[in-house]
Amino acid sequence: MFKRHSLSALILGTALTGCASHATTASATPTTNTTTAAETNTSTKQASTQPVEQADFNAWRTDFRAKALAKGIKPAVFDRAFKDVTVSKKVIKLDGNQAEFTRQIWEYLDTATSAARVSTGREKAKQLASTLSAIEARYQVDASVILSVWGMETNYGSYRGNTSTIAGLATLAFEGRRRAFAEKQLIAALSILQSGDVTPERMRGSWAGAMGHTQFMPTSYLEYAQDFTGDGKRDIWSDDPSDALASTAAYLKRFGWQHNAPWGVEVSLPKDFDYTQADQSNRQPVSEWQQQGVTTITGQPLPDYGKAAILVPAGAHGPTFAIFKNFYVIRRYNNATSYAMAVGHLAEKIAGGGEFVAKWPREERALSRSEKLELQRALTAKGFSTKGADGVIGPNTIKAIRAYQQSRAQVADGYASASLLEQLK
Ligand SMILES: [Ca+2]
Repeated sequence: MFKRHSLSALILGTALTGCASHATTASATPTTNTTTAAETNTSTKQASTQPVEQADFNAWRTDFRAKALAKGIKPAVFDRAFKDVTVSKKVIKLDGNQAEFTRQIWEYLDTATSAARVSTGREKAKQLASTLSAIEARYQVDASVILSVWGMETNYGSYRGNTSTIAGLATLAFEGRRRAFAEKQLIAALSILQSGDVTPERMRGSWAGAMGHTQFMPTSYLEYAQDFTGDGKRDIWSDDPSDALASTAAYLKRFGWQHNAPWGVEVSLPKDFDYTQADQSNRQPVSEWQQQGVTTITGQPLPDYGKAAILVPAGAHGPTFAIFKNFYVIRRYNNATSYAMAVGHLAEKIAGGGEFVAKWPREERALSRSEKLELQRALTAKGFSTKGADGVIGPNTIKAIRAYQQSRAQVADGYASASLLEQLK
């Protein structure tokens, strides 16, 4: 039914690094780690062997308790929430993991939009047809996209994470690397407990604080969570996903979702296309792209859903796309290009669409994190500054690659390939 081959960006953000304003990366790392009573007991028993850390944690907690109370959290709510909470070794370990090997965008999309995930999505669409159409009618957000976010975040609720949200965030705050972020989320989590929507025991999710079927962070929950069932509780943790799905719709609507519009279409670019224009931030009227000879992949005129940008996720030798407003709305959910691509593509597959027309350059291998660092350093050494080297291909690195490519009269697609690294060596 839908011939929307949507897509996105420039970057192989396949490590799903961004957790931006909203959910974190539960989809990439199914989190079933728990900070349960068992772990608590263990920690208590080990207290004699690790007295310093526990004392440090207690000191942090005392300090944080004063902050929370100053923000209006009642002492009884705080004390009940923190009863039995200790440092979670698992959370510390997971927070320290930085993937050395990342996947290419097509590998990531293969998994994210697998046949199994598509067919489960279609089953859920049938089972929940009346709820989904009521949500779509109320929020004006396409049901296929709500299903897709649900599929991406927790495989339709099958792994919502079982870490105590308070314990997970308390560990991150105590550890200190992301203290300001974690404390802000903790205050929000305590506010949720204070509102009575959920008990501390049921407030569970990913190790990094994302909760429920569609992995809301506590601050997002406070702003956007919905009581769709009408029982007075915004229950995104229950087996019934209605409140969580409505919450996701409310979130997407808030950031400007365009109902019944694609988030992108697969396009064909003219032979002489200037690839320096293919940048997510370069949004132009569709008429501008049409004038330059951009058509849909089947040669039809580019449809007009407002301003569009051209995205070449695998460089000049892979599928290319015009992306519209909805692409940017999905990035508000999780600020990774790969994530936005996956949500859009899974949604269109659930709605009956197929694979992209153009082929991915599957022979291209992914650069490892250290190779990306090497690439960044080499570019900078040759006078094409990447503004620092962090092993992540972001806008500054892409800009540097383009400048290098232009200086060598190559197609300036900004693609960080293994052959580019070879050239630079
Ligand atoms: Ca409810």
